[in-house]
Amino acid sequence: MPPGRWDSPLVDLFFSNQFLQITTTVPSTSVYGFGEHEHPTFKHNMDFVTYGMFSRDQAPTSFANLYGVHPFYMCVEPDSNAHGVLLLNSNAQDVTLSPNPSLIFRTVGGILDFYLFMGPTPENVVQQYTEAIGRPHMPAYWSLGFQLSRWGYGSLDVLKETVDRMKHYDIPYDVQHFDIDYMERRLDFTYDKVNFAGLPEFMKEMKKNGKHNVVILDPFITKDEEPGTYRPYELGQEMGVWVNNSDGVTPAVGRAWPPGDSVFPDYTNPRTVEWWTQLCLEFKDVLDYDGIWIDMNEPSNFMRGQYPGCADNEINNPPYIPRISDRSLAEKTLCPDSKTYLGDHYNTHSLFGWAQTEPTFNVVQQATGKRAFVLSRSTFVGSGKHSAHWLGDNFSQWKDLRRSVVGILEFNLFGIPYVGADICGFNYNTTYELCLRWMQLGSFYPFSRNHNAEGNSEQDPAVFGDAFAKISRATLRIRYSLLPYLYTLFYESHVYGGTVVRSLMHEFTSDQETHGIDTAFLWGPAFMIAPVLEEGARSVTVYFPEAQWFDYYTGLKVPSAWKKSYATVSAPLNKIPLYIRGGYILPQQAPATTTTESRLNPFGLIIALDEQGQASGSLFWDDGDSIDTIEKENYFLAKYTFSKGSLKTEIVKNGYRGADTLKYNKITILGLKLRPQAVSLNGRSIRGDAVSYEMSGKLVLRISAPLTQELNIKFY
Ligand code: MIG
Repeated sequence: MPPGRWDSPLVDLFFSNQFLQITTTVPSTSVYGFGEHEHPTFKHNMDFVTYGMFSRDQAPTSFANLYGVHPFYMCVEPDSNAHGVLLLNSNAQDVTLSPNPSLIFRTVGGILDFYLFMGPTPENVVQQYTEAIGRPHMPAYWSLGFQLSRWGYGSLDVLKETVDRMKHYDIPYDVQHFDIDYMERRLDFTYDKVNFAGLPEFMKEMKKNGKHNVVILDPFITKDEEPGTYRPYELGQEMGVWVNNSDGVTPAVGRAWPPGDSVFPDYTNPRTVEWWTQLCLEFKDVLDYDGIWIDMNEPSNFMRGQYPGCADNEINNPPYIPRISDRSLAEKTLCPDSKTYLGDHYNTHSLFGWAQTEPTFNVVQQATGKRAFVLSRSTFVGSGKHSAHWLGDNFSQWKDLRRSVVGILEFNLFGIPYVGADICGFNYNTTYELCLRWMQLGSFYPFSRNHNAEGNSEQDPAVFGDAFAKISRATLRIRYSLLPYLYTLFYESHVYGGTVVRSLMHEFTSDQETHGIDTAFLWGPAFMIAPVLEEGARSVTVYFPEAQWFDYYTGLKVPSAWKKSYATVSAPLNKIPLYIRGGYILPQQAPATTTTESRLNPFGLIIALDEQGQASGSLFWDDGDSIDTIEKENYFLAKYTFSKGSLKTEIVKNGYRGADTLKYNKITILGLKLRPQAVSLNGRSIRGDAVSYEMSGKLVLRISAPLTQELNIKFY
């Protein structure tokens, strides 16, 4: 590594039992990452800002330490090479970013276990990082569909009304979440047989309609039910699965959602994994879930430490307390001197959610026999291997809409590309315009879910009337039509370890202007989303890096004068600006109300040419929910290349028989310089009425060709 990338004068090194500190200079101020926080910008402000890292049940607030811990950053050097650095440490810690530029790491335990990832491109950095910590899991295809949730439906009847109006407007929608109000008195592994009477049948009916169901489970288990009535507690007690007090014998008792007082499963203990696995398997016979949402796993406790409060000792009160909210390691959680199987809670606190994630992933696979969906609020280094993440209890405010883009870009650096924020905002009542703009942006979150807190006005996309529903439907139909592209990006991320959603900096690293842009983002290298992020705005200012860009809606070339500059583009209420980058081929498929249906529809290709008249891309396809289709080679993979006036497909893998009945019906080419005289498909000329050409250089071919046959299209 050339000198200067990581340069730490030893004079700044502290290495004691409960305080470790090291300072390094960094080669530039283009520094990204560290989490989990609500950062105002993607590229950090380095003006002596300090961020604490310690998992915490905390709604996104500036500078607060939030649900997960990711002591990882990426830096882009002045020569545009990027590198990444991980401090693999689970203790409470903070990092100070100063204008030198330099970084000061401070942690209250463990060792200074640094890993350096050499890049040189940002994508290489993330690939190398996930090679070390675990590649992101391959999500089920259905889980890339739109998802609906809220806390506080209150009853199955209200939920049914919501489902009915979604249907009335035919809004694409694949997944329904069930928050804690489905439970009987907020007890895990139960359901409310009064307000949610008929829930098991309802979930079966949803499945019959091609939809999927996700149920929430909290970690805490009440100890105060009548003896002999609540098996999750009694079995756990028998098996000895709880986090213990400092004596290492008596369970730590706190308070949370369930009635009475609660104990906390210690997921670092193999016995706890057994207990959890058994209960989740049994629960599958009660509610036919497809995925599990694990919440409150920081772990959250509604007290400062457990009963009777934390003892006054050095573990509970370390000499240095990092810059974390409340300046307390016990606030809203357990006392640091509590005992887990892996060690003191002091050391393992931020691993609680991470430790719960893999066992939950495994039991969902076991219970369903299909690819697992697990959504975890608390994450740590490597959580992406088994989990999706949402950005927590955001607010229905424009600021939160804007900052969600930053969070999504960051979690892509952390190896958790399957991420989204609560669309329309969780806390507070949303407004028509905010929610509409959020539906538009959220249609392009990798994890696309509208979720709301108890007591707030309804905010599903069907509740605001015709105009709103129509716009949401149209935007989600764009998402659905591009799901084959998104799914292929997830395949690449799973296999090669990179990002799914990227900043402009990620792709155009040598263009310094891109380093500070976080109002637009890309799906992979090729599809730019430039959302409206401000109230009342009917236009967006978009930066177009050096490339040939096409307007997604019209297929028109973006004027060359806009390249490497900002342009103001129109964005009336019914539109989110979208652009395709020349040089890429995007697979698509006709949309439908669920992915169960859309997966049978005809495919298309959008071929966006660069200035040399070339483009390439690929399509990954499998049955969408079997386990290990890649390892078992039960998939289809095609590579597309367009050059010298002809499109060729190369079928790299043809191992999924379900692809045999699928067809291409539409090829769209953008950026042709001349109208072709004739077009042929696999040697046979295509009739004129199947070809339509616009002066802009856009050509649409209507064809019918099997997906599993190599295409050879020639333009003369
Ligand atoms: O104390 O389950 O972040 O998504 O709706 C709140 C109720 C508990 C916090 C989660 C949120 C969820 C809510 N939960």
